[in-house]
Amino acid sequence: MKVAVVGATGLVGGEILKVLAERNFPVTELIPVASERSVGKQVEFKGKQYTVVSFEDAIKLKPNVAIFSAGGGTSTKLAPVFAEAGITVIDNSSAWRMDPTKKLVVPEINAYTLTTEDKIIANPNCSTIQMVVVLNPLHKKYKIKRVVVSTYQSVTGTGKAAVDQLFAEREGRTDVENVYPHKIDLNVLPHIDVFLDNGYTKEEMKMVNETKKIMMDDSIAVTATTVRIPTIGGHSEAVNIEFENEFDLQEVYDILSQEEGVIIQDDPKNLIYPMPINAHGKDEVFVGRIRRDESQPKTLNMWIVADNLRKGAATNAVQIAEFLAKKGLL
Ligand code: A2P
Ligand code: 11C
Repeated sequence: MKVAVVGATGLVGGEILKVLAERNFPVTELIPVASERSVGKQVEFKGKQYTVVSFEDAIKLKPNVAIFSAGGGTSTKLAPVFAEAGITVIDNSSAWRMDPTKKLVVPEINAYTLTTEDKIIANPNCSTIQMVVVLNPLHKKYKIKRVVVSTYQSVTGTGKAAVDQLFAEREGRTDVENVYPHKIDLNVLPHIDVFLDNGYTKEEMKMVNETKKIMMDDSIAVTATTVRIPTIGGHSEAVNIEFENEFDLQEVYDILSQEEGVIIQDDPKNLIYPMPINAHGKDEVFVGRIRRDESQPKTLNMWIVADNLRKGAATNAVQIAEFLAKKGLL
């Protein structure tokens, strides 16, 4: 497989290179792409150096698949150019997710819907992915009525510049350009992505709308508060789930323990619960603090953590590529 990685010099792009290598994706030729200012720079893949090329040169090399993580503007402009050249695009940005002609894919849930017609495939938002991986098997069993989620999101979700801001603040340096409107170290920002007319942020509405699309059920009510915290290991989420049907707590554990890519870390007596510091660099979604909401019937509380650059972005995108390769769709 010839694989182009568009945004190869970025945080998610770097993670995509690592995940492709770790999972032994059958890469016969790697084509790293970034903005004009990075053309000619080197990136490392499997111990070898590769030169970053322009998107025009990448298209000429005719990759089978291009994994994009270069922001929404770049995807809006370039994904159709790659697709028209017959290259399947897996896009990490929000550009195509809610387009009704494009599929929004979490492999464990809906990859089976993909066909050779799908030339631009959208990868969901990181905070949505880690939540739906856990919600979906429970929805199948008990039918979810409503989800209330509050997030605690890593600065890595914003990109390299945000990590630089955090560490510059921590080290008392003023030599970086701030990407957040306020201090992030020793602070919490109830603000991710832009504010919309309804008072929610775009990140919050991504969690609402993407969940329904991925789980193919518009009846699931979701409300979200998304918050940036000064951590780098991954996103955490406090999730309250109201079901149509009664559940058994032990059965919930059994269902989740059998779910591929989900790891239960739930042993309060021994102070074991998911934390971003442990999820960092891992491909799985970690769930703990699973307990009944005692304030109303048929309702569950849980805490979900995953590395947003892994299952929330790079790993999910590479898993889509793996599915396409396995099914002969590339
Ligand atoms: P570059 O490093 O040349 O700016 P992050 O989100 O971590 O900041 O990374 C964004 C990624 O998207 C980088 O690899 C960046 O490349 C890439 N990128 C930004 N604009 C473009 C563009 N117009 N074409 C291709 N890649 C782009
Ligand atoms: C964040 N979830 O943590 C965002 C990053 O729509 O792909 C991913 C933005 C997106 O800031």
